[in-house]
Amino acid sequence: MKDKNLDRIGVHKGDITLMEVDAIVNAANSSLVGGGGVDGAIHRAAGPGLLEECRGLGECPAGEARITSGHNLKARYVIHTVGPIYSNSAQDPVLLAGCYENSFRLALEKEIQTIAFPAISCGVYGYPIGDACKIALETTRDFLEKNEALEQVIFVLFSDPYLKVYEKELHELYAKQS
Ligand code: AR6
Repeated sequence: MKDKNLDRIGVHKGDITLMEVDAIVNAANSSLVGGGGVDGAIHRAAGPGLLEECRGLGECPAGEARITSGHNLKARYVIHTVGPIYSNSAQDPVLLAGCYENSFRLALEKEIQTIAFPAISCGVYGYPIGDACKIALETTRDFLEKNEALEQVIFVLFSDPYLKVYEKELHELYAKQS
């Protein structure tokens, strides 16, 4: 039987800071006070109020997530999560799945209906895109199976090769359940 939950997952190529969704997710570092990559882009687009709010949150360990308002972004919220620095250890997939699960938990608490994720840990933190994509999509599918409230989860990729990895993996998830 076709799993309708997969229809609630989308992939998109572009800049996550422009997404008109309830929440965008930031691939932060544990200090939560900004950095390069998607983190830098989100802080630039959100304006200095985001940094000020983040300063009040303290540290966030890898695998966990925190939520702030979206400030000057179109998104109402930013969920900041800290991916693992890839070390090819058994902890990596556990921590990366935790990023998605804890982001979803916060989304539920705030009654968020649409959320966009970047490819957490797949830039500076060095996580191989194929492995990370499987974890992202499978964790999302499992969450959507149990929770009706979240209407749409969009994965925003910055490059064509990464977009293709996500499209292929999503296609394979559809194929497995038909
Ligand atoms: N929209 C969507 N995706 C983006 C954007 C954007 N505007 N900009 C970059 N990406 P990274 P990490 C992609 O390095 O690996 C920061 O300095 C990028 O191409 O941002 O989790 C933090 O402060 C890549 O595919 O995050 C941490 O110190 C993906 O987003 C550290 O980097 C994630 O790349 C976190 O490293």
